[in-house]
Amino acid sequence: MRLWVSLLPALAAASAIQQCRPSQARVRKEWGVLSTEEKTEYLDAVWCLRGLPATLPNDEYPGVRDRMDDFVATHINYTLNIHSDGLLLPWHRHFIYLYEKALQDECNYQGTLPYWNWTLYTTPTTLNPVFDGTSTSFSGNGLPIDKTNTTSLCPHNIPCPAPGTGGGCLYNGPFVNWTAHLGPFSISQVQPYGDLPPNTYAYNPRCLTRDFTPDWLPPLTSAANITSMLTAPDIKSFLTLMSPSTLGYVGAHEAGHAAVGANMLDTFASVQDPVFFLHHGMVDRVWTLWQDGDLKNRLWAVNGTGIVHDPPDAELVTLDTVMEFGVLSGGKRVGEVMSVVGGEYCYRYDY
Ligand SMILES: *[C@@H]1O[C@H](CO)[C@@H](O)[C@H](O)[C@H]1NC(C)=O
Ligand SMILES: *[C@@H]1O[C@H](CO)[C@@H](O)[C@H](O)[C@H]1NC(C)=O
Ligand SMILES: *[C@@H]1O[C@H](CO)[C@@H](O)[C@H](O)[C@H]1NC(C)=O
Ligand SMILES: *[C@@H]1O[C@H](CO)[C@@H](O)[C@H](O)[C@H]1NC(C)=O
Ligand SMILES: *[C@@H]1O[C@H](CO)[C@@H](O)[C@H](O)[C@H]1NC(C)=O
Ligand SMILES: *[C@@H]1O[C@H](CO)[C@@H](O)[C@H](O)[C@H]1NC(C)=O
Ligand SMILES: [Cu+2]
Repeated sequence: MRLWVSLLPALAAASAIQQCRPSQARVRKEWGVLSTEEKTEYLDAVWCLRGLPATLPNDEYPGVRDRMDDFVATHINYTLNIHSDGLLLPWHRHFIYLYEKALQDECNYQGTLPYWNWTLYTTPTTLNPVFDGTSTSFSGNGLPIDKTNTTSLCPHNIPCPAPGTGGGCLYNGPFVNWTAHLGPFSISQVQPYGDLPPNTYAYNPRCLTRDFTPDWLPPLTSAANITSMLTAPDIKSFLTLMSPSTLGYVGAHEAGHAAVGANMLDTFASVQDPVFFLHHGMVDRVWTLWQDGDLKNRLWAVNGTGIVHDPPDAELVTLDTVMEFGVLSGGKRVGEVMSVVGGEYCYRYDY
């Protein structure tokens, strides 16, 4: 399982074939600027993916019920290699690209993957077009639940926010009847060199939950925080703000997951919330903007390992490290995903 991060004979790192002219790059836009028609097309495509048959075999993966679940299961499978480490950015870049491509190729979606600009909306409330609960949103909060016995995740580097305001099932908007099929998994199962949880792919149908905890956002995803990220001198400092590998610390990436809460806080299975892809669109956007700020020094910059939380003895990620995507795509060298206008990619963000 761990051998998947292997080295292939070095292909020249900087040889991304430049077939993409800037004028041809497809533009990924913020959710709030999309027209009602564009939003509806995107939401319909997400439901379309849900309605398509899975590629993964149901006898081996009982919880995988449809094409959406192929993405969920693949992310679960590689969770312990692609978080809080050197593969977070490159692996998720390709993962959300594959999802965008599936919406386009398999569901006739004409648009691009939107993103959620954290700093435009410091609270996931009714004022936020991503979460306002209308028919052109991703639904709103989960129903409030009794939290007497829940302990909130509180890392060392920021004050522990107030408890979330939901925690139960979604009750409005387009995803009110969306179901989660896999998990849930516990944060304690996210261990360097750990095994995947028992019955990893068991079928456990239930409602999609959220637990809005907006206090996570301003300390980590404010406009000032984005500026700090964009001016980070090297990839190590960038990752410290976006997604530090040190256990117990959180960055902007974790803050977005925690602000939506509940299922989105499930490191393995957060993909089950369709808003996962808008959140990771923003992660990818900020990384892209950082790279664009100094292409010479930043385009090919990697730091960290292919094991969650970067244990000291783990192998360092290089541009030749091969990332796997199960049934979604063939393996990709990290070097193949560094440029959004090279290799297979030809996209950019609106600004
Ligand atoms: C994101 O939000 C911030 C804060 O409002 C704003 O300064 C920035 O221009 C926004 N970016 C986009 C692309 O909307
Ligand atoms: C909280 O835990 C205590 C002790 O385990 C239990 O007696 C109580 O019923 C629980 N309360 C709720 C609301 O779950
Ligand atoms: C969700 O399911 C309930 C019960 O089957 C149904 O009444 C309701 O119309 C559904 N809502 C949506 C938005 O599909
Ligand atoms: C994020 O920005 C806030 C101000 O908006 C600041 O207080 C905080 O220290 C920043 N956090 C980081 C990790 O840069
Ligand atoms: C990652 O960054 C640290 C600190 O800057 C550095 O010591 C280490 O060599 C870097 N690793 C890689 C693979 O670039
Ligand atoms: C999980 O990863 C292993 C090793 O790469 C691979 O053989 C298997 O097909 C993967 N399963 C899924 C669901 O991605
Ligand atoms: Cu992830």
